[in-house]
Amino acid sequence: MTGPEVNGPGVSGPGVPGAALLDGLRAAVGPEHVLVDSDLTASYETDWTGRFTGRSACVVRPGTTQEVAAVLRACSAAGQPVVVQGGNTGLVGGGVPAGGEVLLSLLRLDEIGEIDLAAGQVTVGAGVTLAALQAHARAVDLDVGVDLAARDSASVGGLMATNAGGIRVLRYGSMRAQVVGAEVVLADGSVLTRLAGLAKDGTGYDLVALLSGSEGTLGVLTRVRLCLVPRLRSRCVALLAMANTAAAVALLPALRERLPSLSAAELFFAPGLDLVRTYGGLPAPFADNHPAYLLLECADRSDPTEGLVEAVGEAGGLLDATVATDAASQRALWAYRESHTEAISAQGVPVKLDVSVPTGLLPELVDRLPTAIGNVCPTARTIVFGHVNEGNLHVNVLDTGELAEQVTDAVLQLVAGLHGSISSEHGVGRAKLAWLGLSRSATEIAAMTAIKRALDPQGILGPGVLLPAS
Ligand code: 2HG
Ligand code: ZN
Repeated sequence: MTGPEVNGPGVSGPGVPGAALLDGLRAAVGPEHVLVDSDLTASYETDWTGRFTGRSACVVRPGTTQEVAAVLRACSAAGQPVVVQGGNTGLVGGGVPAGGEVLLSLLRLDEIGEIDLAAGQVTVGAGVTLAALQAHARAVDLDVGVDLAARDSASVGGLMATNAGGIRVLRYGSMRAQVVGAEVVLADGSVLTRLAGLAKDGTGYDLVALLSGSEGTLGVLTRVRLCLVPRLRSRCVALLAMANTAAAVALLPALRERLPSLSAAELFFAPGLDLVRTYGGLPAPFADNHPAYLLLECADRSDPTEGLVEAVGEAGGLLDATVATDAASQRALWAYRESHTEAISAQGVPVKLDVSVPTGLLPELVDRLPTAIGNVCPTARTIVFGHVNEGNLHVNVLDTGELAEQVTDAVLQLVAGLHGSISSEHGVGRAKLAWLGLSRSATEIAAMTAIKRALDPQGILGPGVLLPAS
């Protein structure tokens, strides 16, 4: 197990904001929303995994867009770096300070707008949690296209800023595909508002889409407009036991073709199942242990059970299978998959990697991982799981000691060699910055840097997140 590490090389204690800046921040949001005491700031300054931590100059908690604008005007005038934080569920260190930034917490931007039924859209504050938005949408028989295990804490602004994926990408795409408008405060405090949610709009650059995945480096998202999806109350969940990843991948074409209601296809393996069972005291899903498990969910207006049972019955390569039709047994099957993250963190501070490869190459990636990691860190314990349809694997490595960077490099080089992405759905943050060149060409990085400089010429927003600090 390793202890928390301070972000970035050579970063030391907090920068002390000048009295004039502190006065400006207090005037902007009210003195009670500027936290300087380390007892009060500590919970904001370490990420969920405990891996990334750094002292902030202070934590500022604006309650309106105008207050965010006033904060950024003050920071911009002082050349003060800012890091933006939502629910602090990020896994790449992009929402916690490296040392000395003003930490802008957006959780007070929690207004939920009325649902526009004609358009099937809603505008919400960046600090609204995914779970709160889901409850709001479900009250009128709609739902949110993105779902993930951190739903109770993850905020809509953070989901957009990282272009989050999750368990429904197979059906609805990632966060970028849900977003139809946004309000953003730029580094100089000016407010860019594009919230009409027009389905058709041919007037030039798609600035809203550009902000999806910008990780707080181009502006501060304050409101987001999302398109909603129909609420599908009838669900069926199946857990299939398989010999390996190749067997799971081989099923995908038939599943996609036969099951238009397919809404999740999640993969995990025997070591992960052992861990979550021990952690949560969960019963075994099958009489025997098996190497790999594929969890499928279908969701529809009418009961999708028959179609799923038929498809499972005809599937090749199954070692065992179970189907859950009532909500409690469905939750029990999902718990095997969704408690992976928590069970792993209970073991220590993992190296967390979130990679994707062309889906057909996923079996090769899974097969080659143990050697790639073992070669640089023989003591490592690796737990992998992920979203099989997108070729997205979460590689969690425990017990790496001082070798976290070498392990990261070995895995990301392997992924790059398989034409994959070094970050599939968690973002680049600080954790993956050094490896961005494995997934983006020099020309792309130069274009991204030019956009960053145009919108944030002083480089005060998220320095060292996604792109090197300027
Ligand atoms: C998930 O799919 C999340 O559950 C978290 O993306 C992945 O903990 C992880 O590595
Ligand atoms: Zn995931």
